[in-house]
Formats: sequence, C-alpha cells, structure tokens
Amino acid sequence: GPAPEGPEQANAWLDAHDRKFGHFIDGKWTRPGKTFSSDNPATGESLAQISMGSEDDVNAAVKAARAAFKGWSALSGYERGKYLYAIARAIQKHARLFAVLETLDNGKPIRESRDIDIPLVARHFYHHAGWAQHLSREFPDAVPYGVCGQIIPWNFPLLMLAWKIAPALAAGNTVILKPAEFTSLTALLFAEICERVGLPKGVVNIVTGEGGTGQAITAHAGIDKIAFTGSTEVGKAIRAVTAGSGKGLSLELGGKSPYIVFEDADIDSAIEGLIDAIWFNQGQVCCAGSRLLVQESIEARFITKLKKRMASLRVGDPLDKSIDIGAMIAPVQVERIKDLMKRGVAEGADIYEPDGQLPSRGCFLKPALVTNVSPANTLVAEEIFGPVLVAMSFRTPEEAVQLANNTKYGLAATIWSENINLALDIAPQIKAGVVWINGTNNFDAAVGFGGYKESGYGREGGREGMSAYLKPAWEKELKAVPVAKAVEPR
Ligand code: TXE
Repeated sequence: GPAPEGPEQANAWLDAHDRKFGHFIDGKWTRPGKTFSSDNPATGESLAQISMGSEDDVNAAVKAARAAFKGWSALSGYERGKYLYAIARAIQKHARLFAVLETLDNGKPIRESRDIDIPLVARHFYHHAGWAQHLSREFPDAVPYGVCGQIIPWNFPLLMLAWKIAPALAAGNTVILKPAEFTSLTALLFAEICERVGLPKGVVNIVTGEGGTGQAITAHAGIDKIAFTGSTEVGKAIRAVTAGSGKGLSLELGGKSPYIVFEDADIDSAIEGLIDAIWFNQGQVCCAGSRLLVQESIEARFITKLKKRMASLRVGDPLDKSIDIGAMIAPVQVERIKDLMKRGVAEGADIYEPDGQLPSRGCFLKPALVTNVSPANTLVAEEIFGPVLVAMSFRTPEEAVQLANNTKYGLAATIWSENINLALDIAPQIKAGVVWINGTNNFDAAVGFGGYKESGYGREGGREGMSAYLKPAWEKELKAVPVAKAVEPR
C-alpha cells in the first residue's frame, strides 16, 4: 500500500527498539551500556537513547573490521559491487522511513530529506557499485588501505555516511563509522540494512558516541586511515593526533563561501540561487554561500528584492511539506549563533530579520541578513553555520576576486553573470574546491568535493574520492623489505 505520510512509521521503528540502541559491531548489536539522549530539535523531546562508545567498543570494532578485511578485499570488485547495489536498492525501498527519521533527528525540512538527502544517498551507493566493478582496470596498481575510521557531522547524517562508506567499501576497505552525537538514528537504521542485505560481518561497524569516542578512533593503532568531516577545530586536533602515526587522513572542514553577483546577472535567478545557497538546511552546510558579494551598481536593488523574498520564507515544523526552514540541530548551536551575531552587532553590523513569530518551542532561528560590515567583522570572518547571510559590495571584478579570496577557508564559490567570458575568467582565480556558475549547490557522486586552506584536504566523490581510499600496491610490498642501515657517505 501507499507509504504513510506522518511520522508513524518512524515512531514504530523506534518503539520496536524500545527507543534504546547499542552499537553495530561484527554484524551483531551490543547491549546498550551507558547512553545519552538523541532529541528531536523541533520539539525538544527525546527520540531515543544512544550508546556512548567506549575504548573497549572501539577495540572490538577494529578487531572485527581487521578480521573482515581479508575476505572483503579478496572479493572481486563485481562481488563487492553487488552488495553496494543491494544497499542502494534497500535504501530506496525504505526511503520514506529514512527521510522521516532524518527529519525527526536533525530538524531539516522533510522536503529536503525526501527529495535531496536520501535520493543522493542511494545515488552514491549505485555510483560506487560501478566503481567497485571498474576498480582493477581504473586503478590497476592500487590496493585498499585496510581498516578505515570515519567520523561524520550532523548536518547531513546519512549522506555523509554514504560519502564515507560507499567509496571505502567499493575499494575493498572495512570501516568503523561514528555518527555525530546529535544524529545517530539513520546510521543505526543503515546498519540494519547492512544486516538485511547480508553484508559480511565486520565490514561495516557503527559505533555511536561523542567526541571522546571519536578520539578513541583517531588514536587507535589498528586503524589505517581516518576520514573526518566536521569543524576546522576538531580537524586540526585530528591532524595533530594522526601526524607521524602513518595513518592516511582526509579532512573536510568548514567554509565561508563567497556568492558573487555581477551587475549583468539575471537578478531573480541569482536571488533564488542565493536562497538555496544560504538557507538550505538552515545554513548548516559546509559549502553554504554565506558571503554575498554584490556589485555596487545593483546593490540597493538586489538587497531590497532579497529582503522581500526573505520575508516569504516559512520557518516551522520540519515535517510540514510547505516550510522552507526547519529546526537548527540543537540548543547549543542556536546559542553559538546568537552569540556570534551579538559580537557582529557590537562590531558595527546591522541585521535584518523578517517580521513574524517563530514556533514557541524548539530550536528555530529566522533567516538573517547582515549588512554594514568591514572585512574584519566576526560575521564576515567566521563560519556561522546557521541561517545568517553577510552582504558586502564590490566595484570591479578584481575587487570581487580579492574579497572572495580574503578568507581562511576555500571550499566553494558561486558566480552569477550573463557574461560567460567574465564568469569563466573569474572562476579559476578563486581558491575554492568547487566554483559554480549561474547555479549553486550542485552535488553529484561522480564529482570530487573538498577544500583548500582551512577547509581541509582530500576529495570525496568520483575518481579523486576513490583514490582517497586506495594506496599504491608497492606500499604493501615495502613493509616486507628490511630497513637498510644508513650508510655513511664516503
Ligand atoms: O562539530 P565537531 P560540532 C562546524 C560548524 C559548527 C561547529 C561545531 O561551524 O558550528 O563546527 O559543530 C566528532 N576527535 N561544523 O561541535 O565537534 C563529533 O562527535 C574525534 C562544520 O558538532 O567537529 C562529531 O561526530 N572526533 C562541519 C564530529 O566530530 C571528534 C559540520 C563533528 O563534530 C572530536 C559540523 C575529537 N576530539 C560542524 N571531537 C562541516 N564542515 O560540514 C568531536 N568529534
């Protein structure tokens, strides 16, 4: 029959688990030990109790992943691809349950989890099923890393899991993945999917927990590669911990991406693009177009139109299909964002927010537009990770480039202009992992995504993403070669 439209199915799934979850290690569920609550940010109500992963849990997961590696990496790419296809199909089959669960746990609009997150997740597994099959021809001299530790954030919980797990498995690695503490539920449902499709035990291990559990993963000597997406601060700490350990590392960190509008742009399209760039997922997007750079000649007209459009955005219940902006992830993030805004105002910024009431409970923020700022203003320099857009203007294309690059980050950029020669001239001058022209937020499993500078390094997706989970075969041989004594130069 037709899928139910409300949260009933997700609540039934949670109830079937007594709203309490253990870890998924070696193909089995551990008994929940010490737990913490995962809350619905739109209501503040607890959804479930999640287990706090200890060092022992991480040890058990590494042991299981190590034992599974031999068999998994020895399978033909065709065999591994079959499992990835089966996972993709199962995710599509349960797409509604995944989407509602994601929205309950994260607060993102159901329209986004239903039409963007979950379909992209399935697409990632289909795409990488293809890579598994082509691997030996496309990377003839490469072997998998081994056991991968993967730590992900809460803004796109299942999609970040897919970005990490799909290429790792396609390449023949086994994984220990830790979801973010705010959003473990879809990762746990994913573990059930792994069980259901008969994925060999130990290939995927899900250990839940907070930062301490992440630390146990990054410090573990039995892990060959760490992949992290999250804050620049934690990324730097992980880099320090793994330095000198011989572990592979890829980091996808913060951003403060410029959104450049030239005077000849199609203004209505540029405004619609901007709405998507900064208010998609409540602005909790690493590549959010959070710095508007608009050419001075059209600035006043553009800002007036933008404010009008902002006033039509609906903030509210994420399960309501007609809302544009859902709930922020947690009270702590709401406070963090409010503090940043206070600092910005103290430094001279003006803030516009449309009139209207927010829901009386839950973690909601209005869309905000910050103007009258110098480049040194906190709101210009720091990643806010919320529904806050900062606007500045420029006179010449050279000035646009200079402002765009005036940031410690380098993840994404967007350019709007009807002059394609101008756009193509500007694009390579911006130091960012991706530059979109007359469009924004275009993601695909086949395209490498990642940053420069404090946005991290390594790419996820496509060919570059595959190579991040492979190493040259000679490295394996090298370990068997005895180290020669240093020879004194004569
Ligand atoms: O991120 P954390 P938080 C930015 C954004 C946001 C800020 C804080 O600006 O406001 O970070 O968010 C795990 N060793 N981004 O505090 O702490 C943690 O459990 C190992 C941007 O939630 O980086 C979670 O699984 N792991 C970003 C993951 O790291 C540790 C997305 C990310 O959490 C750890 C998220 C440690 N010492 C936040 N400490 C993006 N670029 O997409 C924490 N973790």
